[in-house]
Amino acid sequence: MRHLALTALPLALIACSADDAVGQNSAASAAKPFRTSVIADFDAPWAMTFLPDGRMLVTEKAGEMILFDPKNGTKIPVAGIPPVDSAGQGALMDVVPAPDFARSGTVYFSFSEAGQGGKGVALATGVFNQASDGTTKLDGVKVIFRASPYVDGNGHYSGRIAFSPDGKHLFFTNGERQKFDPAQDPKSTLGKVLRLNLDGTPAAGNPLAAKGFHPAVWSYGHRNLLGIAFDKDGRLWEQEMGPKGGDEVNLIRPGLNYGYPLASNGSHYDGRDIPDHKAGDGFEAPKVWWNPVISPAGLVYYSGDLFPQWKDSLFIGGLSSEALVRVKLEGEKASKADQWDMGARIREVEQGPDGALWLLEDGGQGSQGRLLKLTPAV
Ligand SMILES: [Ca+2]
Ligand SMILES: [Ca+2]
Repeated sequence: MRHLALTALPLALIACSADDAVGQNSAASAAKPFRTSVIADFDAPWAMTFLPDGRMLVTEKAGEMILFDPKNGTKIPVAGIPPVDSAGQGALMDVVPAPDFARSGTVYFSFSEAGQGGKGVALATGVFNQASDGTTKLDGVKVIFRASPYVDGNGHYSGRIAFSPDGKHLFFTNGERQKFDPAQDPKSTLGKVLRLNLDGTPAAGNPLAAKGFHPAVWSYGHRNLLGIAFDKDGRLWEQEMGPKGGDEVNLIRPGLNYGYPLASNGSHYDGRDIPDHKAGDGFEAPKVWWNPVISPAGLVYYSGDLFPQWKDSLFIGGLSSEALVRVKLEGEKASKADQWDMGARIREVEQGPDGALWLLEDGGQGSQGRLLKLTPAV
């Protein structure tokens, strides 16, 4: 009985804080059911991905890509990365191996650059090559897609990459660059989820091309899309940094308008109101939203065996919330499940080959840039 009484306490506290929140019920979780091991340290890392042999590629904000071996801690710089404009939120951003990486060695990556009209996010490919002396580079690097238009400013590039489950298409996110209206502009790729062929050209059959949209557009009305991931049934989930009090997880469906900046459960950071989502307004409402915000960065869909209780969950790295956030999926439904305080801005989340969760700290605003491995607490 005593044990029961003690465990009931935190639940009561959670219920009180949820009453105060304007957003959906919070899901603060005090006890961590995982052990956190510090594996390495990077200089403002942005993204990571596992290669089939268990090694990782890690990007750093300023423009370095690093081949990292978690077995022995070896770091090898990857040559061949184009110049990156890393001012503000600019960075060498995402990196993902191609679906046929084992055969082709092709790697897809994104970065911000200066160009005609200002700055924008570019998508590029290169072929991973490691010489017998360990020297590593990407050969034949070429930019295969650029956001349009390029504009001034250093924010909201987005730049996340995900391959469709059949490996035939590539989804790429373009942020609205802190310019608001481009998210609703049919001709712009800003504030959109894009669907491309593997060579970077717009995919045939995109839902809005016949209505005069840029032919790459898959969905629109987005703000700063810092994570996309497919679930086991092929649904595409997206999370974005919304305006004040309006961070979102969305289920992405082709051709839909997700509302920004015309509808959001948050409001502009300068205090201007944005009408909340409501039924029948023509905008697709988020499945989950946060007020106060979590500042979602990396996103991964968990399918591993090491944490069987978390299968079919989304894991989100939180920047301002300094948290690891779990969202439970149930078909097309999503709900807040856990939010663990990590004491540092979390930029990126990945699932390792054995089902461990791997996190990258952001490296900015007092956080280090450590690589963390999460395994069951037992
Ligand atoms: Ca990743
Ligand atoms: Ca609102």
